[in-house]
Amino acid sequence: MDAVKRFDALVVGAGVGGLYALYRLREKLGLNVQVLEAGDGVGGTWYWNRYPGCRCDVESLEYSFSFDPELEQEWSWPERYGNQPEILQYVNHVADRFDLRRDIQFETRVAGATFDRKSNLWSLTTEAGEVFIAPICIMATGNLSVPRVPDFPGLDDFEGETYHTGLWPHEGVDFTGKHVAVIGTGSSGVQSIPIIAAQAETLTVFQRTANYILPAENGPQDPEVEARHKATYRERRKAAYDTPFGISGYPYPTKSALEATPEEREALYEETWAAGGQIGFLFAYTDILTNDESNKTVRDFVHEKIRGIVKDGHVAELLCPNDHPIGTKRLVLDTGYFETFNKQHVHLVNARKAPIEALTKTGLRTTEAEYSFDAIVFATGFDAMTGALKEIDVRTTEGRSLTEDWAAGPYTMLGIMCAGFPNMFMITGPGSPGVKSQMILSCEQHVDWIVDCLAHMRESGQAAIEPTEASQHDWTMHVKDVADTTLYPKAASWYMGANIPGKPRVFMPYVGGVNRYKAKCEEVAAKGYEGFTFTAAEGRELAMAGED
Ligand code: N01
Repeated sequence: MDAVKRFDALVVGAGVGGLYALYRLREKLGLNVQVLEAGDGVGGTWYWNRYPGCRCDVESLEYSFSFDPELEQEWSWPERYGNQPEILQYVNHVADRFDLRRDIQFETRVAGATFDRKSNLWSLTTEAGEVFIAPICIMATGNLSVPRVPDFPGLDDFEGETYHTGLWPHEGVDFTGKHVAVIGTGSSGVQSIPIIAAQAETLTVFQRTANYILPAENGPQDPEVEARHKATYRERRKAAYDTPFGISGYPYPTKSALEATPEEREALYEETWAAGGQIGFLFAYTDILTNDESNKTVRDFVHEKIRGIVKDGHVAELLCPNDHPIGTKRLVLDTGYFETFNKQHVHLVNARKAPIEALTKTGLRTTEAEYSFDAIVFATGFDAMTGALKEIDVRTTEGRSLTEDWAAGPYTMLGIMCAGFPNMFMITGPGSPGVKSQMILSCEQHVDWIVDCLAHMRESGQAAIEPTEASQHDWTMHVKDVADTTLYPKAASWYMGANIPGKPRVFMPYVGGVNRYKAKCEEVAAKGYEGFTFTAAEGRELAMAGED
């Protein structure tokens, strides 16, 4: 086994959050940091998700780092929404521009993380048996980073090609002339289906739950829009933090959908549909996400749109979601999704009525029929929010295990720390607004808070910080209480853990809004990290690098 390697701080994951943590820890605190990354490149979600059509559903001018004004000004996004290759190119540019690669060890998957209270050190063990130690451990492991294939009987029997959207081959896949199945109609399925359909001989889509899918209205970046945005970037970034989703440019609505006349609503919804994007509908009225009757006005509008696009009436009805309020599952943005079902060679199978029973040598079997395929694409999602942390055996030498602590659902303080696990910070963990926000903004906000906290510890001679059990309990209950005031819990979503058999049904993100969350984080810090306890250094310094 290699010698133990010592650092001031360890960061797990070289996605957007991990890279920014490395940059800030180095730049603001001068720490010697080591990032450990499973892939052979930076980018996290944008490194792994290379499926055809993969594109961000937040506009590029918003979905980018804000920490460096020069970076903001020098980068140009060719389209309204960045596609995966462009975003990955951007993240690589950031890694190079700020000389981040020298502190990243690639192809290194962390298997275990143990904290020893006596030495005040985290010890991270990799799958290859390497050991890294540091007093600070930052988990930048992502929320949608553990791809999941349902446990279909016969998975290994299928002799054709199989792919998961979240683990797409780097060299791409050519479906020309092939009979292809796509299982799953979340964001990944919806984005890839039109592109796969354009190549494949036949495409059969297995849909268990219809999703609310809105037009992206993607297109080339308007140079005037870009120039205006860049001229006001600082104000826009600041304004974004004052919004629930961390995205600027959407004035907060002032009235309920039920206060508007049907004609007013129709006109606003038409305008919103034509503009494209997901925030417009959520922000059309004050109560779209809290009042089912208001929510239904949007649902009805979207159903009519689907019926207007899809020519086969039976297929159109199947594509109309009917089991959850709009917006309570992640809204999906599409380009040509519904139109794809007007093509003769594209078929839709109702996998709710006839569930997939098993994979076979030549294809798959539902409870109603057998199908033959050359390739099956699993667009079946992720073990979201808790999956990546539970894959690492996080524990303390005192015998506390994070997986055991989270057996009934995640417990966190602010989605940043867990009681009993000192100096382990999560970036956009469960209990934070992360997945319900502009992710890069949330990553930056979390990292800035963590780095300020570490600076405070250094100045005040503290070696360790952890939340109290009471504050963690209160925050976790608050996250639940806030969700209960909304329609979110009505959907069997991955926010609830509902996509994984046996996973506790707990609503995991904080949906009180980025604005309220940031204010709470600032209040906690201003009150001397209220709800957290510190352990005095007493000779154990936070900086460890260079010791024997
Ligand atoms: O995964 P999903 P995803 N038989 O979990 C179906 C982000 N993202 O990769 O709904 C048949 O949403 C499942 O059906 P059901 C974004 O936050 C963003 O698409 O459980 N079907 C569902 O249709 C997104 O929300 C972007 O009934 C089965 C699908 O598989 C998140 O990632 C792009 C099944 C899984 O959908 C996850 O999206 C891509 C079974 N046994 C992703 N098991 C953008 O920025 C599962 N399914 C645009």
